[in-house]
Amino acid sequence: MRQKSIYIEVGPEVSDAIASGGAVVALESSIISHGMPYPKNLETAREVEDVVRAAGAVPATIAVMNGRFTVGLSAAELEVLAKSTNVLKASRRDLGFAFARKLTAATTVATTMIGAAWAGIRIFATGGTGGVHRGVEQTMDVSADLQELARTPVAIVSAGVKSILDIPRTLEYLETMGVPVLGFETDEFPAFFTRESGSKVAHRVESAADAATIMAAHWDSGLGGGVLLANPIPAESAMDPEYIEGIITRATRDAEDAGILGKEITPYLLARIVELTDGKSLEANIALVKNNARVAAEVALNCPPVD
Ligand code: PSU
Ligand code: MN
Repeated sequence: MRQKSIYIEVGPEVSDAIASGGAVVALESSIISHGMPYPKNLETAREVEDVVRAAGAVPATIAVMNGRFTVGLSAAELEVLAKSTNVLKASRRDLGFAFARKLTAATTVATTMIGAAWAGIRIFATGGTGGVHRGVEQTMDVSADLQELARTPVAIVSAGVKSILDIPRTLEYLETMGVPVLGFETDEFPAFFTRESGSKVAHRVESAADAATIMAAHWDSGLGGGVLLANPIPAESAMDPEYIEGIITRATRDAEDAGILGKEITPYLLARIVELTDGKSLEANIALVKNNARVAAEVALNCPPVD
């Protein structure tokens, strides 16, 4: 019989951890293939896995390899993804195509959530999620990540979203879709490179255990869908708000002038911001991803296993 299981492969370490009720943290691959330049992307992917391990959890980096979700990439697979320059960026709409054609694709937040949920993993760490784009009135560009948060029961630890996006509208969308947005030791929704955005989270949590309790209540009660745990960048790595806003405005204008549209917009902006800051934004990005991985591992250690 044809079934979902032919489209997923869970690595041995991850599979053992899940079977024994251990803590597992999912990690995405689009950040490796489309979010950071080589070789920093590979270095970061390895370091983030190390952070998860040091905190006592098992990392599960997810991608589509040769037409199957692979949950828990090997070191060699990680390297392939980090070095390839033309890997498909797979969102929900691309999965069937990638499976059927036996393609290798990097997974966004949306598709990493799907792979994690299929494998039975509840916690996922990344840098920033997608959201409602600036100028949405003209483009209708709303990341599929938000829709996925509304439907798939995985909690994402992110440093909020970059202000390449329209943050107030992103939060309105999440509210409409019934997605809990929790602030980790903060009332403010963070803006990725900065600890503050001017927008508030729905609820503040005081610790990883506190966050895990709320997630468990959300899922056990059958409410369904995901949870966004917003974890601000560590103060020592945060960037100057006016400086980075100027860079983002310029990068957004450059994208418009270059006629970049659709799925290319986010990778274009991420790369342009690294260029315009002479790599300073990349250092901040790496610091916040590691910080999210650590918090995600702590949450995973406090989360009851999936039934
Ligand atoms: N934002 C970041 N870094 C990233 C991404 C977003 O700060 O790497 C990536 C994630 O994989 C996210 C995707 O899921 O971009 C969103 O793309 P889009 O805006 O096309 O939905
Ligand atoms: Mn989009």
